Amino acid sequence: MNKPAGAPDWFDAVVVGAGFSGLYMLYRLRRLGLSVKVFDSAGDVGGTWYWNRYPGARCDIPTTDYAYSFDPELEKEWTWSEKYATQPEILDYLRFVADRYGLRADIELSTSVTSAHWDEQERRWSIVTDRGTRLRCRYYIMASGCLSMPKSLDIKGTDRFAGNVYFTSRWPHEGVDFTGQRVAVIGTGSSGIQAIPLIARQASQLTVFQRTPNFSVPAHNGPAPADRLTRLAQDREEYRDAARWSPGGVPVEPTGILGVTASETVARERFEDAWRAGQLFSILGVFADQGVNPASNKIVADMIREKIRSIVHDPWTADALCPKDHYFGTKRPCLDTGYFETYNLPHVRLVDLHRQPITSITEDGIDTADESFGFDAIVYATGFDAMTGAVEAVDVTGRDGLSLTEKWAAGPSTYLGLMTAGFPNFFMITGPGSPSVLSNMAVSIEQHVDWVADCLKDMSAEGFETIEPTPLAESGWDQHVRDCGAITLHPTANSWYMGANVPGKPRVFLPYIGGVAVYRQVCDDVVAQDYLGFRRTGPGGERCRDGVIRRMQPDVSLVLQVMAEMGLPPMETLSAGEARAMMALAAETRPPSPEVGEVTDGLMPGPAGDLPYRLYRPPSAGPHPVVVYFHGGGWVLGDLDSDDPLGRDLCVRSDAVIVSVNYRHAPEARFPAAAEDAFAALRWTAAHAAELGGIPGQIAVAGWSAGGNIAAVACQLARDADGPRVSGQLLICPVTDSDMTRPSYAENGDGYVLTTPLMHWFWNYYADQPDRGDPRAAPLRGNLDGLPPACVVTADFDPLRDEGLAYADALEASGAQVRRVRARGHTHTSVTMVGVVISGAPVRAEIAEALRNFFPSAP
Ligand code: NA7
Repeated sequence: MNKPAGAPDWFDAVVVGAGFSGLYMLYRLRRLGLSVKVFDSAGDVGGTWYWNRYPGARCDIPTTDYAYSFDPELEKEWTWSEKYATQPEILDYLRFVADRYGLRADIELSTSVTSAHWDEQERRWSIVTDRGTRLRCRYYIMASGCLSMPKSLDIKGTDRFAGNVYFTSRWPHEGVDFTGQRVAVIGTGSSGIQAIPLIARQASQLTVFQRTPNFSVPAHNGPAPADRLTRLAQDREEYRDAARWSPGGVPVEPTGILGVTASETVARERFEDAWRAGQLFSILGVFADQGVNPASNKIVADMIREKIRSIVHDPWTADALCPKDHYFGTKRPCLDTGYFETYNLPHVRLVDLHRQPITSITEDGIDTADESFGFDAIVYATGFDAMTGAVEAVDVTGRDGLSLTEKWAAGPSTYLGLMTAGFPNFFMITGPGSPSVLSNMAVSIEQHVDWVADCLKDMSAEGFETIEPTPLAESGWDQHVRDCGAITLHPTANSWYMGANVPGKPRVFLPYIGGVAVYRQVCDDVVAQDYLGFRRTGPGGERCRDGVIRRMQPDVSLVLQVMAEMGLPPMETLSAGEARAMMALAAETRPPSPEVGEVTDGLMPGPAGDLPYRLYRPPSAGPHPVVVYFHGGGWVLGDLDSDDPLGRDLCVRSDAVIVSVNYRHAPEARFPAAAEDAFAALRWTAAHAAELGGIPGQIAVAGWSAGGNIAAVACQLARDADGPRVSGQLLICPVTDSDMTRPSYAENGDGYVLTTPLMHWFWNYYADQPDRGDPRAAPLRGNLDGLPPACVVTADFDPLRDEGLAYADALEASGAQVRRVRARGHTHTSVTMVGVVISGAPVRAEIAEALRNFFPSAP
């Protein structure tokens, strides 16, 4: 990997960007002994802090945390003057870093890389700059920043204005004096909100053109927070490590308090504490569920709106400043110093663009639909083409002439936000698909740079020259990034996180929201698994362990983690009574279940006594189709309460009456008691459909797990008994066979709640060995001709997955209509955890649709 002799245009690595990430990347690569060239279009190092010089520009992460941590000596030599340092101070810091490590020698300023093309033959990149420099390198690294490409102006007439025009993202170095001027500011994101109070101090008139009001909390700037300084002084490394393994890259104690269950007093106290703290991660962490639950989010949002109204005197202006079209946190919240107070000044006016849209910028000002404004200066604080803008600004062409822009036409696709398939040896620092902008950038940058540097070191040690993700690993990661975003409220907002601020940009949630700690673990796991999902090649051949690093839904992982931390005894070590008590206890801590029209409990006759049932009626006017539902619990556990949330959820989603039946349980009543009860319950319900508010003749059966087992059996018994006619069978992760040798028992037999030993425990309680081949215990072994249409749900991480699939196959082979629903990334139990596992909701929506389709005449 040494520089080929006589090749002055050859470098081991070319890095784009000399900001936080480019400087540290250079530092690390040099220490590996690599030859490196860094390019930056700016006139000095500093990246975002070089360009964004507008008045009031500051970081919004406390500077104690927004700094390099790789060298304790560096930390000793630099002291921040404030909690949130100003742009000049941060720029000074980065200059200091560049000088301290002698980095400037390898940095070419005022130079942009315009193209980077991969040469497959030579296994190297060809780089061209806007100064005509051409060079070749093995590794091409974009450390070009997430918010560095200003958004193109998309307002009519911007070139007409004869006065002074300023962009917060490209502020004049000599500063601007607005004294006595009539100034317009367009944009109320972080930049606008920081600049407006200071511009207002000088301008004779300030008019703010606001498209979307933003949530902002007071920064309470001042000296660096004493508690953090003390912690750092006591044990710097412990503090930095806590940051690296925190959710956002700043050590905070995450709360377990839910907004939906918190008392008003607790909610108010937590909010006021966060408001006083003046820190993004405090206000974003008032409740554990505010990012995913609209009701909880509203509590925080309402309190912020209340604050805005208490600060701003004019009620119309206050109302216009209150964000109403997005959930708190789904657009990046701002930290301000006197922002809302500024609107109390007599010379400051707010124009709400929703009521009064800009029709054009004119020669001397701005025209809205019903008013003409004259200005001496216009300040555009209109934001950035975030996360992908700077990367795509370079003509990056990978293998076989594939351009990055082409590949990313529908949105970026990356493996870990670090690399993208088809572009060997091309790395991105904090690229899309990594925590980046959702975290403390300093921590995320260091982690990415370290990962890349360590990767190059490993490659060199093992004799590899190229590295590239596999399509499988990349699509798996993209899916995981989407899954993580999908359980939050983020996709609902027109934010730059979603690409929604740039006209025509694909609407994709760009960053990874799984958290800094989880992400770091993922990156470490990839390496520990011999660079899982990467293909590495060299003179000695290639190595690739292909695979997907995270297949489980993020909230399912979280539930498993919480359960593991509880240290509960394995259920199969308990008696049936103890296991039932444990289940009942777990049910007490469930969040509120969905509301239905009506819930009534009753008794129906069974073969050996009355069977309790619970009827859920939808809120809509009846009569409705009827679904007889059987709960899960391995024929041993469960009751009307255990599956109550699922019963309610099925009812409201499918608009059917759900009759949940409690059947006899083992070991008190062993096989075939449960199956006989199920069939009896089906017959009785069918006969009494009209009395129950159902439509006679429109009856289906449904069940989860062992309930799915007896639902399937009931269908077979109904067919054999010539009735009742069943419109459909919904089998959610059903037990269909007693053969436990299918691969899913080995793959998923441990660690996903329902384990292989637990299935043995259930079977042992339920049926003697000779009975386990009886079709009433193992419906897969029965005659499957003439059975009703089925919806079979299988979960990826379920020991029962393969017998569910086998039943779907066998039903289909016998001529039944089968709808298969795959609960991707779910366990045996997670889809049914209504109100807890959000990623189960789309699966349940699909299940409900299948239920509705069993009844063609129903709405
Ligand atoms: P942002 O947060 O993207 O803010 C840009 C603002 O400009 C926002 O209020 C936009 O309204 C507004 N905007 C953009 N285009 C227009 C047009 N055409 N007309 C009217 N208003 C417009 O960028 P910032 O520079 O403030 O902050 C970026 C990040 O840097 C920040 O989050 C920190 O992480 C640091 P919109 O909301 O799109 O309706």
